[in-house]
Amino acid sequence: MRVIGGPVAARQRDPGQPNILLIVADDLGYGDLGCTGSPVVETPYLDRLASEGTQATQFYVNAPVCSPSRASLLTGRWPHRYGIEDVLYMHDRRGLPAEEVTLAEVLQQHGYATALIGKWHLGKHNPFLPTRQGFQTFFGLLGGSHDYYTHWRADYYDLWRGESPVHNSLYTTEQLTAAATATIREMADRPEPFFLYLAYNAPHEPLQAPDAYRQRYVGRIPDEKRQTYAAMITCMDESIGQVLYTVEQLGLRSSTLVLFLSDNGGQLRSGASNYPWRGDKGDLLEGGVHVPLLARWPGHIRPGTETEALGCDADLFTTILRAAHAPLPTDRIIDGENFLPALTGRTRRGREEICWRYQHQRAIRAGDWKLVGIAGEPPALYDLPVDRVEGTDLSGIYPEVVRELVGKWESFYGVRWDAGPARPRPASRARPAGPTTPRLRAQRRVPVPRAR
Ligand SMILES: [Ca+2]
Ligand SMILES: [Ca+2]
Repeated sequence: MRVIGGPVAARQRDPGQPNILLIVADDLGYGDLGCTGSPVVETPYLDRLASEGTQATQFYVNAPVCSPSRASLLTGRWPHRYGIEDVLYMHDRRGLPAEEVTLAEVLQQHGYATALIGKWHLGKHNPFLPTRQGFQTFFGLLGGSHDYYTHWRADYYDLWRGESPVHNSLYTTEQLTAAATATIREMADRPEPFFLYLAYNAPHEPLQAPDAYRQRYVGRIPDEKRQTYAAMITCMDESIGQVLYTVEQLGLRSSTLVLFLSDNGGQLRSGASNYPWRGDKGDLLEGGVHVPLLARWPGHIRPGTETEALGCDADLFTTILRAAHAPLPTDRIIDGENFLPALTGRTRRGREEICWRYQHQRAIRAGDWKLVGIAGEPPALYDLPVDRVEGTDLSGIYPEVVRELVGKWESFYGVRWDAGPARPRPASRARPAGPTTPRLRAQRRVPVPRAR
Protein backbone atom coordinates (compact mmCIF):
# COMPACT_ATOMS: atom_id res chain seq x y z
CA MET A 1 0.00 0.00 0.00
CA ARG A 2 1.28 3.43 -0.81
CA VAL A 3 1.87 5.90 1.94
CA ILE A 4 -0.73 8.59 1.54
CA GLY A 5 -0.42 10.46 4.79
CA GLY A 6 1.66 10.74 7.90
CA PRO A 7 2.18 7.92 10.40
CA VAL A 8 -0.81 7.30 12.61
CA ALA A 9 0.49 4.89 15.22
CA ALA A 10 -0.60 5.77 18.74
CA ARG A 11 -2.45 8.85 17.58
CA GLN A 12 -5.12 10.33 19.80
CA ARG A 13 -8.66 10.01 18.60
CA ASP A 14 -9.82 13.16 16.92
CA PRO A 15 -13.20 13.72 18.62
CA GLY A 16 -14.54 15.22 15.42
CA GLN A 17 -14.13 11.95 13.53
CA PRO A 18 -17.51 10.21 13.20
CA ASN A 19 -18.00 6.52 12.87
CA ILE A 20 -18.91 5.70 9.28
CA LEU A 21 -21.65 3.19 8.53
CA LEU A 22 -21.88 2.78 4.76
CA ILE A 23 -24.77 0.48 3.84
CA VAL A 24 -25.15 -0.71 0.25
CA ALA A 25 -28.00 -2.72 -1.25
CA ASP A 26 -27.50 -4.78 -4.39
CA ASP A 27 -29.73 -4.22 -7.44
CA LEU A 28 -32.40 -2.43 -5.43
CA GLY A 29 -35.11 -0.93 -7.62
CA TYR A 30 -35.35 2.84 -7.25
CA GLY A 31 -39.08 2.66 -6.64
CA ASP A 32 -38.92 -0.21 -4.16
CA LEU A 33 -38.60 1.74 -0.91
CA GLY A 34 -41.44 3.41 0.93
CA CYS A 35 -39.42 6.64 0.98
CA THR A 36 -38.99 6.61 -2.80
CA GLY A 37 -42.67 6.00 -3.37
CA SER A 38 -43.38 2.28 -3.30
CA PRO A 39 -47.01 1.64 -2.41
CA VAL A 40 -46.33 -2.02 -1.69
CA VAL A 41 -42.82 -2.84 -0.51
CA GLU A 42 -42.50 -2.35 3.25
CA THR A 43 -39.31 -0.61 4.33
CA PRO A 44 -40.18 1.14 7.61
CA TYR A 45 -36.60 1.29 8.90
CA LEU A 46 -35.15 2.82 5.75
CA ASP A 47 -38.11 5.20 5.63
CA ARG A 48 -37.30 6.22 9.18
CA LEU A 49 -33.64 6.66 8.27
CA ALA A 50 -34.76 8.99 5.47
CA SER A 51 -36.93 10.99 7.87
CA GLU A 52 -34.07 11.26 10.37
CA GLY A 53 -31.67 12.56 7.75
CA THR A 54 -31.63 13.67 4.15
CA GLN A 55 -32.55 12.01 0.89
CA ALA A 56 -30.64 12.87 -2.28
CA THR A 57 -33.00 12.76 -5.23
CA GLN A 58 -30.45 13.31 -8.04
CA PHE A 59 -27.85 10.76 -7.09
CA TYR A 60 -26.17 8.25 -9.39
CA VAL A 61 -23.75 5.38 -9.46
CA ASN A 62 -20.90 5.45 -11.95
CA ALA A 63 -21.83 2.12 -13.50
CA PRO A 64 -25.06 0.15 -13.92
CA VAL A 65 -23.57 -3.10 -12.55
CA CYS A 66 -21.88 -4.24 -9.34
CA SER A 67 -18.10 -4.27 -9.72
CA PRO A 68 -17.38 -0.90 -11.36
CA SER A 69 -19.99 0.82 -9.19
CA ARG A 70 -18.41 -0.55 -6.00
CA ALA A 71 -14.94 0.24 -7.28
CA SER A 72 -15.93 3.90 -7.79
CA LEU A 73 -17.44 4.08 -4.34
CA LEU A 74 -14.31 2.71 -2.69
CA THR A 75 -11.69 4.58 -4.74
CA GLY A 76 -13.36 7.88 -5.65
CA ARG A 77 -12.18 7.22 -9.18
CA TRP A 78 -14.03 6.37 -12.37
CA PRO A 79 -13.71 2.71 -13.27
CA HIS A 80 -11.97 3.27 -16.62
CA ARG A 81 -8.92 4.60 -14.72
CA TYR A 82 -8.07 1.10 -13.51
CA GLY A 83 -9.82 -1.10 -16.05
CA ILE A 84 -12.80 -2.41 -14.07
CA GLU A 85 -15.51 -1.21 -16.42
CA ASP A 86 -17.57 -4.38 -16.44
CA VAL A 87 -18.81 -6.80 -13.83
CA LEU A 88 -16.35 -9.44 -12.62
CA TYR A 89 -17.77 -12.83 -13.56
CA MET A 90 -17.54 -16.04 -11.58
CA HIS A 91 -14.22 -17.23 -12.98
CA ASP A 92 -12.75 -13.79 -13.63
CA ARG A 93 -9.03 -13.51 -12.93
CA ARG A 94 -9.18 -9.75 -12.53
CA GLY A 95 -9.76 -7.53 -9.52
CA LEU A 96 -9.44 -4.00 -8.24
CA PRO A 97 -5.69 -3.40 -8.60
CA ALA A 98 -3.80 -3.39 -5.30
CA GLU A 99 -2.29 0.00 -6.25
CA GLU A 100 -5.74 1.58 -6.02
CA VAL A 101 -6.21 3.31 -2.67
CA THR A 102 -9.49 2.35 -1.02
CA LEU A 103 -11.58 4.21 1.53
CA ALA A 104 -10.65 1.52 4.03
CA GLU A 105 -6.92 2.04 3.46
CA VAL A 106 -7.10 5.80 3.95
CA LEU A 107 -9.38 5.56 6.96
CA GLN A 108 -7.25 2.87 8.57
CA GLN A 109 -4.21 5.06 8.13
CA HIS A 110 -6.07 7.89 9.79
CA GLY A 111 -7.08 6.12 12.92
CA TYR A 112 -10.14 4.05 11.97
CA ALA A 113 -10.99 0.44 12.66
CA THR A 114 -12.22 -0.92 9.32
CA ALA A 115 -14.61 -3.74 8.44
CA LEU A 116 -16.42 -5.09 5.41
CA ILE A 117 -19.46 -7.20 6.19
CA GLY A 118 -21.07 -8.40 2.98
CA LYS A 119 -20.33 -8.42 -0.70
CA TRP A 120 -16.95 -7.45 -2.14
CA HIS A 121 -17.15 -8.29 -5.87
CA LEU A 122 -13.81 -6.64 -6.63
CA GLY A 123 -11.72 -9.77 -7.16
CA LYS A 124 -11.62 -13.12 -5.41
CA HIS A 125 -7.99 -14.05 -5.97
CA ASN A 126 -5.42 -13.35 -3.31
CA PRO A 127 -3.99 -10.00 -4.44
CA PHE A 128 -7.48 -8.55 -4.66
CA LEU A 129 -9.09 -9.66 -1.41
CA PRO A 130 -10.70 -7.04 0.86
CA THR A 131 -8.28 -8.02 3.60
CA ARG A 132 -5.50 -6.78 1.29
CA GLN A 133 -7.33 -3.53 0.54
CA GLY A 134 -7.56 -2.03 4.01
CA PHE A 135 -10.36 -4.02 5.65
CA GLN A 136 -9.10 -5.37 8.98
CA THR A 137 -12.29 -7.40 9.37
CA PHE A 138 -14.10 -9.20 6.56
CA PHE A 139 -17.11 -11.49 6.68
CA GLY A 140 -19.13 -12.09 3.57
CA LEU A 141 -18.92 -13.03 -0.06
CA LEU A 142 -16.30 -12.25 -2.67
CA GLY A 143 -18.46 -12.55 -5.80
CA GLY A 144 -22.09 -12.23 -6.80
CA SER A 145 -25.20 -14.41 -7.11
CA HIS A 146 -24.40 -17.00 -4.48
CA ASP A 147 -27.20 -19.15 -3.07
CA TYR A 148 -28.55 -17.40 0.06
CA TYR A 149 -28.61 -20.67 2.03
CA THR A 150 -25.89 -22.92 0.63
CA HIS A 151 -23.53 -20.05 -0.28
CA TRP A 152 -22.49 -21.86 -3.43
CA ARG A 153 -22.52 -20.45 -6.88
CA ALA A 154 -22.19 -23.37 -9.28
CA ASP A 155 -18.82 -24.92 -8.38
CA TYR A 156 -17.61 -22.02 -6.27
CA TYR A 157 -18.19 -21.69 -2.52
CA ASP A 158 -18.50 -18.11 -1.42
CA LEU A 159 -18.80 -17.30 2.27
CA TRP A 160 -15.68 -16.16 4.09
CA ARG A 161 -14.38 -14.87 7.35
CA GLY A 162 -11.09 -13.15 6.66
CA GLU A 163 -9.51 -15.38 4.02
CA SER A 164 -11.03 -18.68 5.22
CA PRO A 165 -14.32 -20.23 4.13
CA VAL A 166 -17.16 -20.43 6.66
CA HIS A 167 -19.68 -23.24 6.18
CA ASN A 168 -23.25 -22.88 7.35
CA SER A 169 -26.76 -22.79 5.90
CA LEU A 170 -27.97 -19.53 7.43
CA TYR A 171 -29.81 -17.03 5.23
CA THR A 172 -27.19 -14.58 4.03
CA THR A 173 -28.99 -11.32 4.82
CA GLU A 174 -29.68 -12.35 8.40
CA GLN A 175 -26.20 -13.59 9.09
CA LEU A 176 -24.62 -10.47 7.61
CA THR A 177 -26.74 -8.50 10.06
CA ALA A 178 -25.64 -10.66 12.99
CA ALA A 179 -22.02 -10.20 11.93
CA ALA A 180 -22.50 -6.45 11.52
CA THR A 181 -24.04 -5.93 14.94
CA ALA A 182 -21.32 -8.08 16.56
CA THR A 183 -18.64 -6.11 14.72
CA ILE A 184 -20.13 -2.78 15.78
CA ARG A 185 -20.14 -3.96 19.41
CA GLU A 186 -16.52 -5.04 19.16
CA MET A 187 -15.44 -1.84 17.47
CA ALA A 188 -17.39 0.32 19.93
CA ASP A 189 -15.18 -1.07 22.70
CA ARG A 190 -12.06 0.26 21.01
CA PRO A 191 -10.79 3.82 21.30
CA GLU A 192 -10.70 4.50 17.57
CA PRO A 193 -13.74 5.36 15.42
CA PHE A 194 -14.98 2.71 13.01
CA PHE A 195 -15.70 2.42 9.32
CA LEU A 196 -18.18 -0.37 8.62
CA TYR A 197 -18.97 -1.05 4.97
CA LEU A 198 -22.12 -3.16 5.21
CA ALA A 199 -22.73 -4.40 1.70
CA TYR A 200 -25.84 -6.56 1.50
CA ASN A 201 -26.15 -8.75 -1.58
CA ALA A 202 -29.94 -8.45 -1.29
CA PRO A 203 -32.12 -8.16 -3.24
CA HIS A 204 -29.81 -9.44 -6.02
CA GLU A 205 -30.67 -12.81 -7.60
CA PRO A 206 -31.13 -15.67 -6.85
CA LEU A 207 -34.63 -14.87 -5.60
CA GLN A 208 -34.73 -16.48 -2.15
CA ALA A 209 -36.39 -15.19 1.00
CA PRO A 210 -37.40 -16.67 4.35
CA ASP A 211 -41.01 -17.78 4.09
CA ALA A 212 -42.15 -15.51 6.94
CA TYR A 213 -41.22 -12.49 4.85
CA ARG A 214 -42.69 -13.90 1.64
CA GLN A 215 -46.00 -14.59 3.33
CA ARG A 216 -46.45 -10.88 3.97
CA TYR A 217 -46.81 -10.31 0.25
CA VAL A 218 -48.98 -13.30 -0.67
CA GLY A 219 -52.29 -11.91 -1.84
CA ARG A 220 -50.84 -8.40 -2.18
CA ILE A 221 -48.38 -9.01 -4.99
CA PRO A 222 -49.65 -11.45 -7.61
CA ASP A 223 -46.31 -12.11 -9.32
CA GLU A 224 -44.32 -14.72 -7.40
CA LYS A 225 -40.95 -13.31 -8.37
CA ARG A 226 -41.90 -9.85 -7.19
CA GLN A 227 -43.35 -11.37 -4.04
CA THR A 228 -39.98 -12.91 -3.19
CA TYR A 229 -38.07 -9.87 -4.31
CA ALA A 230 -40.17 -7.62 -2.02
CA ALA A 231 -39.66 -10.10 0.83
CA MET A 232 -35.88 -9.91 0.34
CA ILE A 233 -36.05 -6.12 0.62
CA THR A 234 -38.21 -6.18 3.73
CA CYS A 235 -35.85 -8.69 5.35
CA MET A 236 -32.91 -6.40 4.52
CA ASP A 237 -34.85 -3.42 5.85
CA GLU A 238 -35.48 -5.13 9.19
CA SER A 239 -31.83 -6.08 9.25
CA ILE A 240 -30.84 -2.46 8.79
CA GLY A 241 -33.29 -1.62 11.59
CA GLN A 242 -31.39 -4.02 13.86
CA VAL A 243 -28.05 -2.52 12.91
CA LEU A 244 -29.29 1.02 13.57
CA TYR A 245 -30.79 -0.10 16.86
CA THR A 246 -27.37 -1.45 17.87
CA VAL A 247 -25.80 1.90 17.03
CA GLU A 248 -28.46 3.59 19.17
CA GLN A 249 -28.10 1.17 22.08
CA LEU A 250 -24.36 1.78 22.21
CA GLY A 251 -24.90 5.53 22.39
CA LEU A 252 -23.28 6.07 18.99
CA ARG A 253 -26.20 7.62 17.14
CA SER A 254 -24.93 11.18 17.14
CA SER A 255 -21.32 10.20 16.43
CA THR A 256 -22.13 8.02 13.41
CA LEU A 257 -22.58 9.11 9.82
CA VAL A 258 -24.94 6.60 8.19
CA LEU A 259 -25.17 6.39 4.41
CA PHE A 260 -27.43 4.08 2.41
CA LEU A 261 -27.52 3.56 -1.34
CA SER A 262 -27.94 0.88 -3.97
CA ASP A 263 -25.00 -0.19 -6.13
CA ASN A 264 -27.09 0.05 -9.33
CA GLY A 265 -30.67 -0.02 -10.51
CA GLY A 266 -33.07 -2.91 -9.99
CA GLN A 267 -33.20 -5.87 -12.33
CA LEU A 268 -36.63 -5.94 -13.91
CA ARG A 269 -36.64 -9.69 -14.55
CA SER A 270 -36.28 -10.16 -10.75
CA GLY A 271 -39.44 -8.17 -10.18
CA ALA A 272 -37.79 -4.83 -9.39
CA SER A 273 -39.44 -1.48 -10.06
CA ASN A 274 -37.22 1.43 -11.04
CA TYR A 275 -40.20 3.78 -11.06
CA PRO A 276 -40.27 6.64 -11.96
CA TRP A 277 -37.31 5.95 -14.22
CA ARG A 278 -37.11 3.99 -17.45
CA GLY A 279 -34.50 1.32 -17.86
CA ASP A 280 -33.02 -1.71 -16.17
CA LYS A 281 -29.87 -2.77 -14.36
CA GLY A 282 -27.14 -2.65 -17.01
CA ASP A 283 -28.65 0.39 -18.77
CA LEU A 284 -27.33 3.93 -18.78
CA LEU A 285 -30.92 5.11 -18.85
CA GLU A 286 -31.95 6.42 -15.43
CA GLY A 287 -33.26 3.02 -14.30
CA GLY A 288 -29.76 1.56 -14.38
CA VAL A 289 -27.83 4.31 -12.61
CA HIS A 290 -30.15 6.66 -10.71
CA VAL A 291 -30.21 5.34 -7.13
CA PRO A 292 -31.59 6.39 -3.77
CA LEU A 293 -29.11 7.88 -1.30
CA LEU A 294 -30.04 8.39 2.35
CA ALA A 295 -27.74 10.08 4.86
CA ARG A 296 -28.09 10.60 8.63
CA TRP A 297 -25.65 12.44 10.84
CA PRO A 298 -27.33 14.13 13.80
CA GLY A 299 -26.15 17.67 14.38
CA HIS A 300 -24.83 17.95 10.84
CA ILE A 301 -27.64 16.79 8.55
CA ARG A 302 -31.09 18.19 9.18
CA PRO A 303 -33.82 15.56 9.60
CA GLY A 304 -36.50 15.19 7.00
CA THR A 305 -34.71 17.10 4.27
CA GLU A 306 -34.05 16.44 0.61
CA THR A 307 -31.32 17.60 -1.72
CA GLU A 308 -31.55 17.90 -5.48
CA ALA A 309 -27.80 18.39 -5.85
CA LEU A 310 -26.25 16.18 -8.51
CA GLY A 311 -23.90 13.58 -7.07
CA CYS A 312 -22.48 10.13 -7.72
CA ASP A 313 -20.99 7.28 -5.75
CA ALA A 314 -17.36 8.32 -6.36
CA ASP A 315 -18.31 11.49 -4.48
CA LEU A 316 -18.99 9.45 -1.35
CA PHE A 317 -15.27 8.56 -1.19
CA THR A 318 -14.38 12.23 -0.92
CA THR A 319 -17.39 12.99 1.28
CA ILE A 320 -16.50 10.31 3.80
CA LEU A 321 -12.84 11.32 3.95
CA ARG A 322 -13.84 14.95 4.49
CA ALA A 323 -16.22 13.94 7.29
CA ALA A 324 -13.46 11.79 8.80
CA HIS A 325 -10.87 14.60 8.67
CA ALA A 326 -8.71 12.38 6.49
CA PRO A 327 -6.79 13.73 3.49
CA LEU A 328 -7.44 12.67 -0.09
CA PRO A 329 -4.69 10.79 -1.89
CA THR A 330 -2.58 13.34 -3.76
CA ASP A 331 -0.60 11.05 -6.06
CA ARG A 332 -3.46 10.34 -8.48
CA ILE A 333 -6.60 11.81 -9.98
CA ILE A 334 -9.52 11.64 -7.56
CA ASP A 335 -12.78 12.20 -9.42
CA GLY A 336 -15.02 12.27 -6.36
CA GLU A 337 -16.23 15.64 -5.14
CA ASN A 338 -17.31 16.50 -1.64
CA PHE A 339 -21.08 15.93 -1.38
CA LEU A 340 -21.21 16.88 2.32
CA PRO A 341 -22.24 20.51 1.67
CA ALA A 342 -25.21 19.17 -0.31
CA LEU A 343 -26.13 16.64 2.38
CA THR A 344 -25.95 19.25 5.12
CA GLY A 345 -27.94 21.79 3.10
CA ARG A 346 -25.09 24.29 2.84
CA THR A 347 -25.42 24.22 -0.93
CA ARG A 348 -28.01 23.17 -3.46
CA ARG A 349 -25.37 22.68 -6.11
CA GLY A 350 -23.65 19.40 -6.69
CA ARG A 351 -21.25 18.34 -9.40
CA GLU A 352 -21.56 19.87 -12.85
CA GLU A 353 -21.68 16.65 -14.82
CA ILE A 354 -21.44 12.87 -14.74
CA CYS A 355 -20.10 10.76 -17.62
CA TRP A 356 -20.72 7.06 -18.12
CA ARG A 357 -19.35 4.42 -20.45
CA TYR A 358 -20.57 0.85 -20.18
CA GLN A 359 -19.93 -1.68 -22.94
CA HIS A 360 -21.57 -0.18 -26.05
CA GLN A 361 -23.44 2.53 -24.14
CA ARG A 362 -22.40 6.12 -23.50
CA ALA A 363 -24.11 8.81 -21.46
CA ILE A 364 -23.55 12.15 -19.86
CA ARG A 365 -25.69 14.22 -17.55
CA ALA A 366 -24.89 17.91 -17.34
CA GLY A 367 -27.33 20.13 -15.48
CA ASP A 368 -30.81 19.12 -16.60
CA TRP A 369 -29.62 17.59 -19.86
CA LYS A 370 -28.89 13.93 -20.40
CA LEU A 371 -27.37 12.54 -23.57
CA VAL A 372 -27.59 8.76 -24.02
CA GLY A 373 -26.45 6.66 -26.91
CA ILE A 374 -24.75 3.66 -28.37
CA ALA A 375 -21.38 3.80 -30.10
CA GLY A 376 -21.93 4.24 -33.81
CA GLU A 377 -25.51 5.47 -33.52
CA PRO A 378 -26.88 9.01 -33.10
CA PRO A 379 -27.40 9.82 -29.40
CA ALA A 380 -30.68 10.97 -27.87
CA LEU A 381 -31.01 14.13 -25.78
CA TYR A 382 -33.44 14.40 -22.89
CA ASP A 383 -34.53 17.24 -20.64
CA LEU A 384 -34.61 15.19 -17.46
CA PRO A 385 -36.69 17.13 -14.97
CA VAL A 386 -39.45 17.43 -17.55
CA ASP A 387 -38.94 14.03 -19.17
CA ARG A 388 -38.15 11.58 -16.38
CA VAL A 389 -38.78 8.53 -18.55
CA GLU A 390 -36.31 9.69 -21.21
CA GLY A 391 -38.99 9.40 -23.84
CA THR A 392 -38.71 12.58 -25.96
CA ASP A 393 -35.51 12.93 -27.93
CA LEU A 394 -34.64 16.61 -28.34
CA SER A 395 -31.36 16.09 -30.21
CA GLY A 396 -32.84 17.37 -33.48
CA ILE A 397 -33.98 20.60 -31.80
CA TYR A 398 -30.78 21.28 -29.85
CA PRO A 399 -27.89 20.00 -31.98
CA GLU A 400 -25.54 22.51 -30.32
CA VAL A 401 -26.28 20.95 -26.91
CA VAL A 402 -25.56 17.51 -28.35
CA ARG A 403 -22.20 18.74 -29.70
CA GLU A 404 -21.32 20.36 -26.39
CA LEU A 405 -22.16 17.25 -24.35
CA VAL A 406 -20.34 14.92 -26.75
CA GLY A 407 -17.33 17.24 -26.43
CA LYS A 408 -17.45 17.13 -22.62
CA TRP A 409 -17.74 13.33 -22.66
CA GLU A 410 -14.87 12.95 -25.14
CA SER A 411 -12.60 15.23 -23.15
CA PHE A 412 -13.40 13.30 -19.94
CA TYR A 413 -12.64 9.87 -21.40
CA GLY A 414 -10.00 11.00 -23.91
CA VAL A 415 -11.64 8.97 -26.69
CA ARG A 416 -14.25 9.65 -29.31
CA TRP A 417 -17.90 9.03 -28.44
CA ASP A 418 -18.07 6.65 -31.39
CA ALA A 419 -15.02 4.63 -30.35
CA GLY A 420 -15.48 1.24 -28.75
CA PRO A 421 -17.67 -1.80 -29.24
CA ALA A 422 -20.95 -1.36 -31.06
CA ARG A 423 -22.61 -3.94 -28.86
CA PRO A 424 -21.74 -5.97 -25.70
CA ARG A 425 -18.61 -8.06 -25.93
CA PRO A 426 -19.70 -11.67 -25.76
CA ALA A 427 -16.15 -12.67 -24.77
CA SER A 428 -16.53 -11.06 -21.36
CA ARG A 429 -19.17 -13.64 -20.47
CA ALA A 430 -17.16 -16.56 -21.77
CA ARG A 431 -16.14 -18.91 -19.04
CA PRO A 432 -12.40 -19.56 -18.97
CA ALA A 433 -10.91 -22.81 -17.74
CA GLY A 434 -11.70 -23.59 -14.09
CA PRO A 435 -10.03 -21.98 -11.11
CA THR A 436 -6.32 -22.48 -10.90
CA THR A 437 -5.16 -21.30 -7.51
CA PRO A 438 -4.59 -24.07 -4.93
CA ARG A 439 -7.10 -22.49 -2.59
CA LEU A 440 -9.86 -22.56 -5.15
CA ARG A 441 -9.04 -26.05 -6.35
CA ALA A 442 -9.38 -27.22 -2.77
CA GLN A 443 -12.77 -25.59 -2.45
CA ARG A 444 -14.18 -27.50 -5.37
CA ARG A 445 -13.83 -30.74 -3.45
CA VAL A 446 -16.07 -29.58 -0.60
CA PRO A 447 -19.41 -31.39 -0.88
CA VAL A 448 -22.21 -29.22 -2.17
CA PRO A 449 -25.14 -29.05 0.25
CA ARG A 450 -28.28 -28.68 -1.82
CA ALA A 451 -30.95 -29.06 0.84
CA ARG A 452 -33.22 -26.24 -0.28
CA1 LIG B 1 -25.55 -4.82 -8.18
CA1 LIG C 1 -4.64 -0.60 -2.22
